[in-house]
Amino acid sequence: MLRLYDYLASGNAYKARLLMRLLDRPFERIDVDILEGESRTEEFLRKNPEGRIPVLELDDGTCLFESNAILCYLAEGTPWLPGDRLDRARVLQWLFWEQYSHEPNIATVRHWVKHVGVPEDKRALFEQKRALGVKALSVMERHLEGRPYFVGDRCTVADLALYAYTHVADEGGFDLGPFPRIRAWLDRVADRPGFTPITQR
Ligand SMILES: N[C@@H](CCC(=O)N[C@@H](CS)C(=O)NCC(=O)O)C(=O)O
Repeated sequence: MLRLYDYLASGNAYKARLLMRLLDRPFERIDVDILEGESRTEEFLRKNPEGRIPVLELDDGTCLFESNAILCYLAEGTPWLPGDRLDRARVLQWLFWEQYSHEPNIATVRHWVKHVGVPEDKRALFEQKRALGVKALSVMERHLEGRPYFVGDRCTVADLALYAYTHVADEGGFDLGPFPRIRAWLDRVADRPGFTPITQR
Protein backbone atom coordinates (compact mmCIF):
# COMPACT_ATOMS: atom_id res chain seq x y z
CA MET A 1 0.00 0.00 0.00
CA LEU A 2 1.13 3.56 -0.67
CA ARG A 3 2.44 5.43 2.38
CA LEU A 4 2.22 9.17 2.83
CA TYR A 5 4.57 10.87 5.29
CA ASP A 6 2.27 13.64 6.30
CA TYR A 7 1.63 16.59 8.62
CA LEU A 8 -1.97 17.59 8.99
CA ALA A 9 -1.63 21.39 8.77
CA SER A 10 0.68 21.25 5.74
CA GLY A 11 -0.94 22.37 2.50
CA ASN A 12 1.81 20.62 0.54
CA ALA A 13 0.98 17.31 2.22
CA TYR A 14 -2.74 18.00 1.87
CA LYS A 15 -2.37 18.06 -1.93
CA ALA A 16 -1.35 14.37 -1.96
CA ARG A 17 -3.82 13.37 0.77
CA LEU A 18 -6.67 15.05 -1.07
CA LEU A 19 -5.88 13.59 -4.49
CA MET A 20 -5.63 10.04 -3.11
CA ARG A 21 -9.04 10.48 -1.49
CA LEU A 22 -10.54 11.93 -4.68
CA LEU A 23 -9.12 8.94 -6.57
CA ASP A 24 -10.41 6.60 -3.85
CA ARG A 25 -6.89 5.21 -3.55
CA PRO A 26 -6.13 3.57 -0.20
CA PHE A 27 -2.98 4.72 1.59
CA GLU A 28 -1.36 4.67 4.98
CA ARG A 29 -0.74 8.03 6.67
CA ILE A 30 2.36 8.42 8.78
CA ASP A 31 2.35 11.54 10.93
CA VAL A 32 5.68 13.37 10.99
CA ASP A 33 5.90 16.12 13.59
CA ILE A 34 7.87 18.67 11.59
CA LEU A 35 7.81 21.20 14.43
CA GLU A 36 9.66 18.64 16.59
CA GLY A 37 12.27 17.97 13.89
CA GLU A 38 10.98 14.52 12.98
CA SER A 39 11.59 15.20 9.28
CA ARG A 40 15.28 15.90 9.94
CA THR A 41 16.31 12.54 11.44
CA GLU A 42 18.87 10.34 9.65
CA GLU A 43 16.12 7.83 8.90
CA PHE A 44 13.85 10.46 7.34
CA LEU A 45 16.69 12.08 5.36
CA ARG A 46 17.07 8.74 3.58
CA LYS A 47 13.51 9.22 2.31
CA ASN A 48 13.94 12.90 1.40
CA PRO A 49 17.45 14.38 1.57
CA GLU A 50 15.90 17.82 2.09
CA GLY A 51 14.13 16.71 5.26
CA ARG A 52 10.61 17.80 4.37
CA ILE A 53 7.20 16.28 4.03
CA PRO A 54 5.27 15.23 2.00
CA VAL A 55 7.00 12.02 0.94
CA LEU A 56 5.15 9.29 -0.91
CA GLU A 57 6.57 5.80 -0.36
CA LEU A 58 5.66 3.25 -3.02
CA ASP A 59 5.05 -0.47 -2.41
CA ASP A 60 8.70 -1.33 -3.12
CA GLY A 61 10.03 1.32 -0.71
CA THR A 62 10.87 3.89 -3.40
CA CYS A 63 10.33 7.41 -2.07
CA LEU A 64 9.13 10.41 -4.01
CA PHE A 65 9.26 13.95 -2.62
CA GLU A 66 8.00 17.39 -3.82
CA SER A 67 4.23 17.70 -3.51
CA ASN A 68 3.62 18.63 -7.14
CA ALA A 69 5.72 15.72 -8.44
CA ILE A 70 3.67 13.44 -6.17
CA LEU A 71 0.47 14.89 -7.65
CA CYS A 72 1.69 14.15 -11.20
CA TYR A 73 2.71 10.61 -10.26
CA LEU A 74 -0.66 9.85 -8.69
CA ALA A 75 -2.67 11.55 -11.45
CA GLU A 76 -0.96 9.85 -14.40
CA GLY A 77 -3.58 8.12 -16.57
CA THR A 78 -6.50 9.86 -14.85
CA PRO A 79 -8.47 12.96 -15.89
CA TRP A 80 -6.61 14.94 -13.20
CA LEU A 81 -3.58 15.15 -15.54
CA PRO A 82 -4.44 15.83 -19.20
CA GLY A 83 -2.88 13.66 -21.89
CA ASP A 84 -2.89 16.46 -24.47
CA ARG A 85 0.63 17.90 -24.80
CA LEU A 86 -0.31 21.57 -24.50
CA ASP A 87 -2.81 21.09 -21.70
CA ARG A 88 -0.31 18.98 -19.76
CA ALA A 89 2.32 21.69 -20.20
CA ARG A 90 -0.21 24.23 -18.95
CA VAL A 91 -0.80 22.12 -15.85
CA LEU A 92 2.97 22.05 -15.29
CA GLN A 93 3.07 25.80 -15.88
CA TRP A 94 0.74 26.35 -12.92
CA LEU A 95 2.50 23.75 -10.75
CA PHE A 96 5.83 25.52 -11.25
CA TRP A 97 4.20 28.90 -10.74
CA GLU A 98 2.63 27.70 -7.50
CA GLN A 99 6.03 26.68 -6.14
CA TYR A 100 7.81 29.87 -7.21
CA SER A 101 5.28 32.68 -6.84
CA HIS A 102 2.48 31.41 -4.60
CA GLU A 103 3.56 28.88 -1.96
CA PRO A 104 6.79 30.62 -0.85
CA ASN A 105 4.71 33.71 -0.04
CA ILE A 106 1.23 32.59 1.01
CA ALA A 107 2.29 29.38 2.80
CA THR A 108 5.23 30.99 4.59
CA VAL A 109 3.14 33.95 5.80
CA ARG A 110 0.45 31.52 7.03
CA HIS A 111 3.07 29.36 8.79
CA TRP A 112 4.50 32.38 10.62
CA VAL A 113 1.12 33.87 11.54
CA LYS A 114 -0.66 30.64 12.48
CA HIS A 115 2.05 28.33 13.80
CA VAL A 116 5.29 29.88 14.97
CA GLY A 117 4.98 33.66 15.04
CA VAL A 118 6.82 36.12 12.78
CA PRO A 119 10.55 35.94 13.61
CA GLU A 120 11.79 39.35 14.88
CA ASP A 121 14.57 39.51 12.28
CA LYS A 122 12.20 38.61 9.44
CA ARG A 123 9.69 41.48 9.77
CA ALA A 124 10.77 43.11 6.48
CA LEU A 125 10.72 39.75 4.68
CA PHE A 126 7.27 39.08 6.13
CA GLU A 127 5.92 42.33 4.65
CA GLN A 128 7.54 41.55 1.31
CA LYS A 129 6.05 38.06 1.25
CA ARG A 130 2.66 39.42 2.21
CA ALA A 131 2.73 41.81 -0.76
CA LEU A 132 3.91 39.05 -3.11
CA GLY A 133 1.12 36.81 -1.78
CA VAL A 134 -1.49 39.43 -2.69
CA LYS A 135 0.15 39.74 -6.12
CA ALA A 136 -0.14 35.96 -6.60
CA LEU A 137 -3.83 36.11 -5.71
CA SER A 138 -4.30 38.91 -8.26
CA VAL A 139 -2.69 36.76 -10.95
CA MET A 140 -5.09 33.92 -10.13
CA GLU A 141 -8.10 36.25 -10.09
CA ARG A 142 -7.20 37.60 -13.53
CA HIS A 143 -6.63 34.13 -15.01
CA LEU A 144 -9.99 32.88 -13.71
CA GLU A 145 -11.93 35.47 -15.69
CA GLY A 146 -14.32 33.44 -17.86
CA ARG A 147 -12.71 30.14 -16.79
CA PRO A 148 -14.07 27.56 -14.35
CA TYR A 149 -10.65 25.97 -13.66
CA PHE A 150 -6.99 26.76 -14.27
CA VAL A 151 -6.58 24.52 -17.32
CA GLY A 152 -9.41 23.64 -19.69
CA ASP A 153 -12.90 23.05 -18.42
CA ARG A 154 -12.17 20.41 -15.80
CA CYS A 155 -10.48 20.23 -12.45
CA THR A 156 -6.84 19.09 -12.68
CA VAL A 157 -3.88 18.77 -10.32
CA ALA A 158 -3.13 22.43 -11.13
CA ASP A 159 -6.32 23.34 -9.27
CA LEU A 160 -5.51 21.04 -6.35
CA ALA A 161 -1.99 22.44 -6.00
CA LEU A 162 -3.33 25.99 -5.94
CA TYR A 163 -6.30 25.11 -3.74
CA ALA A 164 -4.06 23.78 -0.95
CA TYR A 165 -2.75 27.11 0.34
CA THR A 166 -5.29 29.48 -1.23
CA HIS A 167 -8.21 28.10 0.76
CA VAL A 168 -6.37 28.70 4.04
CA ALA A 169 -4.79 32.00 2.99
CA ASP A 170 -7.05 33.79 5.50
CA GLU A 171 -5.14 31.99 8.28
CA GLY A 172 -2.15 34.07 7.20
CA GLY A 173 -4.20 37.27 7.23
CA PHE A 174 -4.91 37.38 3.48
CA ASP A 175 -8.36 38.76 2.68
CA LEU A 176 -10.10 36.90 -0.17
CA GLY A 177 -12.91 39.49 -0.17
CA PRO A 178 -11.55 41.37 -3.20
CA PHE A 179 -11.15 38.09 -5.17
CA PRO A 180 -14.68 36.87 -6.04
CA ARG A 181 -13.54 34.59 -8.88
CA ILE A 182 -11.09 32.85 -6.57
CA ARG A 183 -13.84 32.37 -3.98
CA ALA A 184 -16.22 30.85 -6.56
CA TRP A 185 -13.41 28.60 -7.86
CA LEU A 186 -12.60 27.40 -4.31
CA ASP A 187 -16.25 26.35 -3.94
CA ARG A 188 -16.15 24.53 -7.29
CA VAL A 189 -13.00 22.59 -6.34
CA ALA A 190 -14.45 21.58 -2.97
CA ASP A 191 -17.74 20.49 -4.48
CA ARG A 192 -16.81 17.01 -5.66
CA PRO A 193 -17.22 13.45 -4.45
CA GLY A 194 -14.41 12.31 -2.21
CA PHE A 195 -13.37 15.83 -1.26
CA THR A 196 -12.00 16.03 2.29
CA PRO A 197 -10.94 19.11 4.25
CA ILE A 198 -7.35 19.79 5.28
CA THR A 199 -8.24 19.00 8.88
CA GLN A 200 -9.25 15.40 8.14
CA ARG A 201 -6.70 12.73 9.14
N1 LIG B 1 8.57 22.18 -2.24
C1 LIG B 1 8.20 21.22 -1.25
C2 LIG B 1 8.02 21.95 0.07
C3 LIG B 1 7.81 20.99 1.21
C4 LIG B 1 7.77 21.73 2.54
O1 LIG B 1 8.04 22.94 2.63
N2 LIG B 1 7.42 20.99 3.60
C5 LIG B 1 7.33 21.57 4.90
C6 LIG B 1 5.89 21.47 5.42
S1 LIG B 1 4.77 22.32 4.36
C7 LIG B 1 8.23 20.79 5.86
O2 LIG B 1 8.34 19.59 5.78
N3 LIG B 1 8.90 21.50 6.78
C8 LIG B 1 9.68 20.86 7.79
C9 LIG B 1 11.10 21.22 7.74
O3 LIG B 1 11.50 21.99 6.85
O4 LIG B 1 11.83 20.73 8.61
C10 LIG B 1 6.90 20.51 -1.66
O5 LIG B 1 6.13 21.09 -2.43
O6 LIG B 1 6.67 19.37 -1.24
